[in-house]
Amino acid sequence: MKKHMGLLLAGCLLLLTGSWMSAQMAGNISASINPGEMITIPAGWFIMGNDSGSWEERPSHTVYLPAYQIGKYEVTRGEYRKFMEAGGYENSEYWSPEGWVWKEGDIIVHAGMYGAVSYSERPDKYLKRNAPDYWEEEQEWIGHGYGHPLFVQTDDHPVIGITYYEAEAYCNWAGGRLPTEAEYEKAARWTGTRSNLYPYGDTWDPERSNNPLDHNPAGGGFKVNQSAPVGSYPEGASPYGCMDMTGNAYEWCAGWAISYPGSSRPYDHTGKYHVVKGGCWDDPNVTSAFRSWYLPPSSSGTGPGDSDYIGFRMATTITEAD
Ligand SMILES: [Ca+2]
Ligand SMILES: [Ca+2]
Repeated sequence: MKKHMGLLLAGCLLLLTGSWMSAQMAGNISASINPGEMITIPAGWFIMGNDSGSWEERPSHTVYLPAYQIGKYEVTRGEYRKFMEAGGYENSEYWSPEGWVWKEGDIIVHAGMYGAVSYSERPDKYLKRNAPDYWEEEQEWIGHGYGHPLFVQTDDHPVIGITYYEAEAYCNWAGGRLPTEAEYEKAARWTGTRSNLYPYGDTWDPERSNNPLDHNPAGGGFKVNQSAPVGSYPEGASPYGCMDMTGNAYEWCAGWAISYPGSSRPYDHTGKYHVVKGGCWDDPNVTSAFRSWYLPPSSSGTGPGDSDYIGFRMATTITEAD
């Protein structure tokens, strides 16, 4: 018991020291960011979809979800680097069988939304894959709009150029999983009584996310294609406090693209396309109900040489023991 008291005291001291340090660091945005921080979303119903959106966002409907946790931020390059350094690309146990076949292969899949796809051979195919495409800290790339000075990525930027397979392998290594589309959407827009159209409300505000039309220098400034360090747009937080759920990187969701019950154009892309949510630095005005689909091995936006928009955040299941 005494030993426990000692541990408790040591724990309190650590907590006090921690909060003192946080106070000292206030004002420095990046110091207040804790990559990997998880937010608990309580069990309950929420309203998914948008009756004013495109046909595939309709009809809106209620979905019940058990409690879960979801990343406050997109997974950063710094976090992903730890997976790489821990041998993530050499250990098949983190990968799905299809993911491992892709990882060992030579083909780059350039896939746009809704199935547009082309293939090319990896220029360095004599080496095994050991990093995502577009991993270098500085990139020269084109994108489909606006300016593109050299694209710069630090360890605080979201990891991008990530296939579904890589996102899945990272989560397996880190002890989590990808969120389902419903989990993503609830964390992005549910207030507890209704669903916002955007994480922060119903009216589009370009300054509350990293999109082409915001002026925040963290995202490169007005009409510049550039990702931003995670959490650079705190005014755009969702009601649960999740950051960058519209804008910055698009994000993979677990599960397959399937139409909502009562859809006017039913589809079931099980085994083919996964849903990607949330808009990116190169797309203005993307709502939290917006759905796009990509092939699992695609890490590319719209074709060879084009920008690459997809990252992810992690979720975890809350078990009774928690
Ligand atoms: Ca921007
Ligand atoms: Ca995002």
